[in-house]
Amino acid sequence: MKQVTAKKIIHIDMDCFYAAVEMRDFPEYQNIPLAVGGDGPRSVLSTCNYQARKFGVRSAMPAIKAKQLCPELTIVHGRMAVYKEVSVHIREIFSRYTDIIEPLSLDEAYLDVTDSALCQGSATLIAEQIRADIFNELNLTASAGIAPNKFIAKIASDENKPNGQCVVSPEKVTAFVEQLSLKKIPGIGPKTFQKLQSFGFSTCADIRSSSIAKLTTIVGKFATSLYQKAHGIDNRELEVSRQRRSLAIETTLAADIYSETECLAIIEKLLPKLIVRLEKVKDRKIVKQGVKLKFNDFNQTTVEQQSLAAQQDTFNALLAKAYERANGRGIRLVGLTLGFAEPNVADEIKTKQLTLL
Ligand code: TTP
Ligand code: MG
Repeated sequence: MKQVTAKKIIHIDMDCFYAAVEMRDFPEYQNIPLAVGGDGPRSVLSTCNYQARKFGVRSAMPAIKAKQLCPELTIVHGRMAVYKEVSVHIREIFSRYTDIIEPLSLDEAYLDVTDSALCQGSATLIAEQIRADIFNELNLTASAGIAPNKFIAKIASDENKPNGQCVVSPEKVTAFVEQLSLKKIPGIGPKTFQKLQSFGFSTCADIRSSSIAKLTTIVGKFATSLYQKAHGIDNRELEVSRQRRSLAIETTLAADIYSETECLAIIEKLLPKLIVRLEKVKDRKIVKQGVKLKFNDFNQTTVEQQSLAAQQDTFNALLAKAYERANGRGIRLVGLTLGFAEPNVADEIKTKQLTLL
């Protein structure tokens, strides 16, 4: 009988990425609470170092709140070009160990090393080696999770942050998930967590002793995926050549606005910028247009409709629908989105062949 061996997936994630790059390049930031973001009254932090986290400062927190929690916090502007350069370098390091890489953002990726013969085939040693390469070549630290699937690997990479790694071997998966808080499961936000808690579900162990039928009454279609995750099951393969599925542009306003007319004026300014970005992906077929609004209580809404082009009239009509949901709240952000059709694999191969020629 053919033996099915478990997969070996590594999830690598840089530690307080933007802030770490700033601390590396400017030693005066090294021993102080530091955040990256705008320091204007309405700006939001991108991230902060671990010293700032001790005060409760977090990514996506308004700068004003962060300053209240940590008055001595230094906030610096981000340098995207530098972060992108670092990102290219870490991806080059990953490629020394496997071809099966799924980048998730500038600072994190999944690697499938199941068939790698390097480091005696040990995923644990490969992860250590990758982290050592990153440290030696970039003077930055990363953390890693090593597990039989993407879901567990991603959660594991957070366990021993910063500058640590966590191995969940196949026989340890059950023990690992049983103690896991449902808060840590991707897809469970604060509201869903509260709802689950009100039904007595706090950990994966609680989910395991329930049933898909019961869970469906609480979280609807998400029940099957939740039940599987609570059992440590995740059969997703790595998505190696991920094509862009959408394009978005948005602007956070200097002051809240309170009328649809003002929103329309913003859309008129955003649309030409969206068209410029669209030029770069003009081989993609548009299938959807959308308008996003964020209200001044930080809730947001998106209205979408099928469409074959980026049309101003359609955006305006979508805005009208989205604006109805404001109910007197001010608008702090306006965004436009385009959705693209699934890439046709045959076309993709053709493009690659042409590029090779
Ligand atoms: P994360 O990996 O989520 O965070 P981090 O690397 O700063 O910290 P950790 O050690 O917990 O991994 O995100 C990577 C970078 O993406 C982060 O440095 C800044 C950026 N980012 C934002 O700009 N806004 C956000 O809300 C988040 C979460 C991240
Ligand atoms: Mg990170």
